[in-house]
Amino acid sequence: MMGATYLRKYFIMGSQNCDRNPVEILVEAAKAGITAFQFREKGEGSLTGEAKLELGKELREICRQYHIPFIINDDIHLAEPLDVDGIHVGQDDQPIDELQKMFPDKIMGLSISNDEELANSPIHLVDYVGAGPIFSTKTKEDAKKAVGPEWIQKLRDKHPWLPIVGIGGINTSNSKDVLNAGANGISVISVITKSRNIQETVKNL
Ligand code: 3NM
Repeated sequence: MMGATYLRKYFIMGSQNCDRNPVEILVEAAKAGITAFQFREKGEGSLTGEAKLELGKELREICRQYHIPFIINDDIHLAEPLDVDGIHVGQDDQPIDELQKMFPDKIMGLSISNDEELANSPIHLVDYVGAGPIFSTKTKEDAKKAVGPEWIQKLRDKHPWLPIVGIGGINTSNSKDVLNAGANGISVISVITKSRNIQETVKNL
């Protein structure tokens, strides 16, 4: 599979995922070799307003320093103030064709969880697809039912050149199953935020 190497080890995080300073966690993950970062400040305990913007600025700077693409989740209004490299949206967010017009030069990611969503998605307009949840996860409050690596395989069969990143319940033991199913990479939250040795965890993903 060619291209989209930035999807290989895609770390997602918001302060609500962290038991310690998110800035420290991102620095450790960056040093350990993550290839992309998504700021997902969302759900119970997450920051809002000025505090969210301030944390976003700090995390953005770290990504700049380590040459890691900085992608924002849903928060379109932060795209300009944080000078993001990309935007990731779900099926119920602002339509991709509108976002593409607003931000023609940014990476566009879209979550696709099943056949119906796939049929209704303008995948020719996206740079990559997030497929999941592959395994069951407690990190996302409203996560759908786990679809298994088979979903990646199906997407890959239908779209041989589509950049795909698996998400949901991925850890150092099962990441190979996701990659072997045809994903360009894996995206993770808790396996890194809860790791006692981020260097080792990222290496083994
Ligand atoms: N999106 P963890 S699953 C943010 O299925 C997110 O679209 C999902 O966290 C989806 O790596 C998920 O801790 C949570 O399981 C991923």
